[in-house]
Amino acid sequence: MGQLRVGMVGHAFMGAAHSQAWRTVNRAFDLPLSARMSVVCGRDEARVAAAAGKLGWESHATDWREVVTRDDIDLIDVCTPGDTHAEIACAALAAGKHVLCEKPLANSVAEAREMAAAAATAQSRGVRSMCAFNYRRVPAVALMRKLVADGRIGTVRHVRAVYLQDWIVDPEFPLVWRLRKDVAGSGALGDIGAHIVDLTQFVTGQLIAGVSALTETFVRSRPLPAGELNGSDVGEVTVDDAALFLARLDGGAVATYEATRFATGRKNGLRVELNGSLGSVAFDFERMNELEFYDATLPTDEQGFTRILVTEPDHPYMSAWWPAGHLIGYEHSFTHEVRDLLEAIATGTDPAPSFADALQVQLVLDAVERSAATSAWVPVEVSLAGV
Ligand code: SOE
Repeated sequence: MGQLRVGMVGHAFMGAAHSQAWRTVNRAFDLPLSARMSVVCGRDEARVAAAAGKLGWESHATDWREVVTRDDIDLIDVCTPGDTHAEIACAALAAGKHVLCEKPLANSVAEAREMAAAAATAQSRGVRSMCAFNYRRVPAVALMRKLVADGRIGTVRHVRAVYLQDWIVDPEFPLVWRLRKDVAGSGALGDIGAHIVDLTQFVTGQLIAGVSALTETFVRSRPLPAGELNGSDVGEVTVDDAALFLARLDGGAVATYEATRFATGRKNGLRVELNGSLGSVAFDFERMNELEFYDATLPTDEQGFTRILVTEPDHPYMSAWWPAGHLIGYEHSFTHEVRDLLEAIATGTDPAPSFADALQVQLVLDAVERSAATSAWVPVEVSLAGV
């Protein structure tokens, strides 16, 4: 079995989730490539040294520019805030490293275009790249896509997607990096709205063609985090707290989207429902091992939403885990993600979502922001192969 030597940049929440995936993937799946957790990189020596020990990395470093050029590294996993995705990923691709980059791909369409172009160039040299929209790899979401692709709900007419969190409802929650446009690029829109944009395009096979949007920032000033006091003890929130938009998809479906961090009581409430000519299908991440399916082709007296427990061995990814009825969690979606990436690298194929797919998401996010700023309907450019 070949080895794939991984270098990960960033070691916070996503770094921890990715580390769990790299630790687990070859113990759950039989793959032609084995991931080796060679080095984790972070800005603070003491903190990244501790992270290496806790998360299971062989070594640690503080200079990503050195890590991406090392001959003993084959893949760079970008788990940093969005303001560094482009420079790290493009440097790694130029150095011939495969790249896994957290979502959203970038903080702007311009950066996303640069990354997609760099990925296309690297692909011609057999270098693979993937954007970490992990919810595609929840088995129930993969089953949702299969049911739609198999025509089981007929023509998709309605797409209804929400991603609801509430971690900053308290106005005293500090001004962390996710609340600063210069670091995060946008707020709820890019952080969690990007997920439902990618997920709905994935399960329907349709692209968002145009949007009408509004955004809101409910709390505009917050206490600065300890250690960032710069003569003032508060700072301005420069991103959206909530983004809501209507959309038309290019296959004819109409859609509503809501991404907010102010849905008090909703901790990570990602829900998608599709209504079609022959039925409906609905996913709720808070019940992530289940999928609701309504089959309107059944005799009327048998129709009703059924609850599919997505834990059978022939459900996507599930043969690697436990007997039917034993559930999996959020972290498994990351293991499935790196599984598919390892298999793509081993078989010389391109994993999805590509940087071009992620650029398409970025184009939607940009259209939403322009629509919100102008209260106008904004069409979404379809980028061909990400350039
Ligand atoms: C936001 O808090 C967040 O961490 C997102 O950044 C992740 O992508 C999502 O999976 C969980 O919530």
